[in-house]
Amino acid sequence: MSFRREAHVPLGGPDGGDGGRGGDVVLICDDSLRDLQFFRRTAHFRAVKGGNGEGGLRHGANGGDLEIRVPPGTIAELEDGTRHDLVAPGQRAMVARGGGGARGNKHFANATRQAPRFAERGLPGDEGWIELHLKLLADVGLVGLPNAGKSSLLARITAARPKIAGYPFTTLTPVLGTIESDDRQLVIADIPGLIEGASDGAGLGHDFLAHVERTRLLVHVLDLAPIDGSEPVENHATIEHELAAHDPRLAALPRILALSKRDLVTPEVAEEAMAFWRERLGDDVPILLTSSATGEGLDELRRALLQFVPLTPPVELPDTEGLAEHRVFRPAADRGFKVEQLEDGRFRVIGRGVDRLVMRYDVENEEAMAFLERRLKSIGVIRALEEAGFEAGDDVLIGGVEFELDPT
Ligand SMILES: Nc1nc2c(ncn2[C@@H]2O[C@H](COP(=O)(O)OP(=O)(O)OP(=O)(O)O)[C@@H](O)[C@H]2O)c(=O)[nH]1
Ligand SMILES: [Mg+2]
Repeated sequence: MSFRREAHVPLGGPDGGDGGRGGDVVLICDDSLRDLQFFRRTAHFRAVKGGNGEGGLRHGANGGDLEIRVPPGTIAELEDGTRHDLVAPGQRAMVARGGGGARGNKHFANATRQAPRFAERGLPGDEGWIELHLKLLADVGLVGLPNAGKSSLLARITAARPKIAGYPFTTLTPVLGTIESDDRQLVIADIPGLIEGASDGAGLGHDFLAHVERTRLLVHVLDLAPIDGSEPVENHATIEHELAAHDPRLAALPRILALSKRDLVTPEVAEEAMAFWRERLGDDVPILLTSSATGEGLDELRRALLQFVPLTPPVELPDTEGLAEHRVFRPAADRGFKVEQLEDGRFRVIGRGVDRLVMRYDVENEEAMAFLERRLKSIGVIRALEEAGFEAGDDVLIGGVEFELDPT
């Protein structure tokens, strides 16, 4: 609220400018990021507040938006259940809207109210917790039973350093590595070992099956010499069955079969296995003998990946247009309100729209109050109160503010 007051200037009057609106918090999909590690250290984010309006009709500055970078594949879930899928580099999702600016007292001047001694208050912006989930957008998934040698392969063909140990379930969360050629970069995901029943939730693998949904090719890592004496043929069937049971799209993905730990068997056994799987799988599935111990077959595997991973994703990514701005907006919901009687002479009005209206004005200020009463009348609140038994002078509670309402 401001008035122009200058000696010898006849035309003074209200000259309070409007306040600026608060900045939004926006997530941006950044292709250079691959994980959510950043959020381990920083959990609170705040966009810039809008500036106050000032005398001389000066507007306050709008607050700056706060941009938070997240890797492709991030799913942001807001407290109200709204979900944003950030898949395409550059895609934006507004996750918290800045508070609206407010009008200075100049706005409320009219023929009968020439010197309004009140102004609006700015509204608070959205605030809340946002849950971020990352669906790995790997191009290649390494799948196989626990202990099959998946992590060892990843460590040999990429710069990733997953934990490797001689017992099952060493890998607890997916690890990513990349391989590159001159014109292509591929992201390879080593996922925790799958076991029978994984598609129904058994073991660790279940949670991670979802991670391979968007891969373009699977490398089935099959141990040639399982330490538990199990049969590779059955082990192969177990994994394929779990993949298909989780999602038929997984079963349809192209495959490479890596017969692992080649160094643990004789060349004859290895050749026999090769012939067996070639016969069984036909020519569509490239088969390689690999050893992470000696390095055998690893260059071949790298080349096969660069050659066989399809250039386009197998499943349609969600339509990103529209998604970016997909936020449930319910202006109608703001209009509704409910009136209830708390006790004799005391009422409560509930509704987001009325809450926000009352927040804007200082109920201690008589002029603001008179203005507010007219607004409440025009949107039907007074009438609804009267229908509920309200009489002029009764107390009304709206948006946590209690005041005596005496509409004239
Ligand atoms: N001799 C030999 N041992 C290997 C080879 N590859 C892996 N191993 C061993 O097999 C064991 C399991 O290897 P990992 O790479 O951790 O197996 P994994 O498939 O990632 O296992 P999970 O993470 O439990 O699913 C480790 O003791 C490795 O050293 C190989 O080519 N030759
Ligand atoms: Mg592992």
